Amino acid sequence: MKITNAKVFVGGPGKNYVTLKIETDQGVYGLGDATLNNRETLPAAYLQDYLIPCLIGMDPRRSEDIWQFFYRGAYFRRGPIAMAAFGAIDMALWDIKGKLANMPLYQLFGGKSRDGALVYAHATGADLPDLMESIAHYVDAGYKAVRVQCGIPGMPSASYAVPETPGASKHYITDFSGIRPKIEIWDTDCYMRYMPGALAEIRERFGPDLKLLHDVHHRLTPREAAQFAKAVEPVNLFWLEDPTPAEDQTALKLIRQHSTTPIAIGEVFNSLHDCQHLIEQELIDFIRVAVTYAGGITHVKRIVELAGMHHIRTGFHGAPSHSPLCMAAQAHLNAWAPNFGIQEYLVLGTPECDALFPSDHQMQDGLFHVSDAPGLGVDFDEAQAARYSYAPGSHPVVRLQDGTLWNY
Ligand code: CS2
Ligand code: MG
Repeated sequence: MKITNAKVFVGGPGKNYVTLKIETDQGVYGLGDATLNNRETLPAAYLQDYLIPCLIGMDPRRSEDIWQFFYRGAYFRRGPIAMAAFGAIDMALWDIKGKLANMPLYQLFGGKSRDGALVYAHATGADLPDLMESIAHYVDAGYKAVRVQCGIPGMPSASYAVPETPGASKHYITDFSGIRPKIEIWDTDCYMRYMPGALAEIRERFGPDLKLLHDVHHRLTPREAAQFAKAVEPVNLFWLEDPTPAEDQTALKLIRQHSTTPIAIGEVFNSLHDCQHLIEQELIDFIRVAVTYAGGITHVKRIVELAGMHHIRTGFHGAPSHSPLCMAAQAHLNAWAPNFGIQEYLVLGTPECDALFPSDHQMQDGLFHVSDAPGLGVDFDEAQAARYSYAPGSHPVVRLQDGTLWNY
């Protein structure tokens, strides 16, 4: 069996999805996602200029050897651009494998460990009353878990992932007004003084059963993060996410020394080596990698297995920028993984998105039910794709009040 062609499509309804389609001499094709948020053209170029010319003629069933060929053959290894490009190829080869076996991917991993996978939605508000309404909306819709982010009184402008005014649009990941990012101003003291109390009020209002998650989004120093994690222990969060930038993985020991609040890190990681220390030292409770950013199913499955040896559960990234293909790959891993935790799930199902990526995955009562169709269980409509093209966009850059460049 041989790969005969591979095509890359950039664009989508209000998104810059990077979709790879690999075709073979037996008519079976596979789909993969290389969407690296805010840098979409780069994995697309890596695929077009370097990887696809090598792919032609390879046997698509040799997905492990192909992964090793591109990873080791690059010489300069890892990095989000290369791993997103490999990730797309790997996803597409697994999709082909599932179609050849006439099985959904979760069967090839070892079968289901659960029928429905717990998901969490994004509740957000310009202020606490606005956030409370957003949380109530998701609770009424049947969600069992909600991420909560709210505007902070006195914050100059950069409360993460909140609308500017109550009830305003929730599009906070990418601003498509051009590649030059907006500048937002962050004040840690405002956040540290206000957010623990806000989280306590939310817990008081919604009771002990609702799973509450909160994303600090890399904004605190390790000491501040330890203080914050300790202050919110009584709230019994399902997880506190990205409390501090995790390049310095040993710094996270400080949080463990001061708090039992569960910690989730990993969405910015692109390889096992980025999180091996965190996992082996058991400094986190959930690993947040995304299949696209971390080299595809083959590599992420290794991360899941290592995490499982250290009592760490999965909490795959699922931001609004993610393609239905990445979410499908994660859904199959979620169905299989013995150490599954939760899946971030932003309702992907706009009519335009469903037309571009037809699938029969189901969401019901806060649980995601993966498709039983062979492979990923998602298709791609090239006629629909022709309607879209790349639109330059970026998320903000954050500064402190004195102008110091800070963490978005
Ligand atoms: C966020 C992301 O979903 C999350 O947990 O951290 O939406 C993040 O802000 C974006 O992926 C950045 O591009
Ligand atoms: Mg996050």
